[in-house]
Amino acid sequence: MKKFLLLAITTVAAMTTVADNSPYIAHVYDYLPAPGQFVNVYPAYQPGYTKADILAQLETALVGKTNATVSLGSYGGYIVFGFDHPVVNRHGYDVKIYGNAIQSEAVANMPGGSCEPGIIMVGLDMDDDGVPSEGDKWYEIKGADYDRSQHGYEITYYKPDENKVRVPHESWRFITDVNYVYWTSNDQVADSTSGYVWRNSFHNSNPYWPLWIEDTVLTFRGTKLPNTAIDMSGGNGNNWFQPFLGEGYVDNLPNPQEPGFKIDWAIDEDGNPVMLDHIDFVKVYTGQMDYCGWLGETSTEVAGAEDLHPDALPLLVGDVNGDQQLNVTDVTLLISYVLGSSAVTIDEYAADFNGDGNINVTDVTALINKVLN
Ligand SMILES: [Ca+2]
Ligand SMILES: [Ca+2]
Ligand SMILES: [Ca+2]
Ligand SMILES: [Ca+2]
Repeated sequence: MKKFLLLAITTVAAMTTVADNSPYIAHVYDYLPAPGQFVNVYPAYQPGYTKADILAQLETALVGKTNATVSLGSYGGYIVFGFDHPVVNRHGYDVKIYGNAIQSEAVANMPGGSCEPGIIMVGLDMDDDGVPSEGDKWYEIKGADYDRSQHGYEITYYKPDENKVRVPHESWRFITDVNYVYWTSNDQVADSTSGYVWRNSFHNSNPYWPLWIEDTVLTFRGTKLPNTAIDMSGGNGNNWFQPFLGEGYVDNLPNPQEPGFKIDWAIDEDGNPVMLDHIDFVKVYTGQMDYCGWLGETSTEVAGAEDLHPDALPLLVGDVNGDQQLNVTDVTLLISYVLGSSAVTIDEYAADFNGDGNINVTDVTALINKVLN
């Protein structure tokens, strides 16, 4: 009997132990940088590498850590990753993505310095196969600068022939640092809908085109943030200041200041809010198409990511005390709250039983009906 009791206690202890999820990236599913000076460098390409080799290298750099340097290249270049569990929506800051933005010391009292904002998308594994696949759903995280961004932006890059030294489409031109990777776009704001990714004279020894990719044309689509960099050198191009954007981007704020993003900020392609109870995948892509003199093209860096509540359980509507059970305790608490008791603290998201944005007697009635049934 004593032995049995001990066994029972041990079992209960094991059951009440919280899940042991890793807060950090567990899988890198996809990576396609747009042309840029650190493509083939972070991560380092070796002759003969396939995409699988590059993804393996990315996993070595990113899984379980937040101090990597992975460059996404010019506008649109992206990475897709996930965790070892679905990230639940707790209606606060849910996930933090690390970058390498720096506050400038030279420009006093202005939030900015070096930042290269990337746009976040979140994915749902609709077919439940554990990987991003055709038919899975994706939603953009609405950043603070959404309303002054272009939506439905599309850009196409053309691979330069590194040997023939003449640019495609304009064969009278030779490849030089300023005629390097030709691109066309449907930009509604910029002066020109074509141009070149310039080759930075400080980083011109490696090809900018992702060398494990056989495509010679790459097209990227999405939301394009406004260009914000300011040339502080009066046109010399050797002193740039990039003001930080608002919340909801990557590589935008220095890591200690970056709070992360909320799954509640997800929107559909028409810009309407979408309520997701969890996400399975995260995608980040470079959100600006800008060039800053000696710094080169603006290119988002991803250093890692962190689920800010890796062991959290999904929100149970009506569970106002957060013990994962719906019972009379929740009813009592909710009644006290609705009656205005200041001594009661409840999970306000769980309390709004009918999801109308208010917590009132209608929610109490609905919760009572649920508990009694
Ligand atoms: Ca899938
Ligand atoms: Ca950066
Ligand atoms: Ca409860
Ligand atoms: Ca309500």
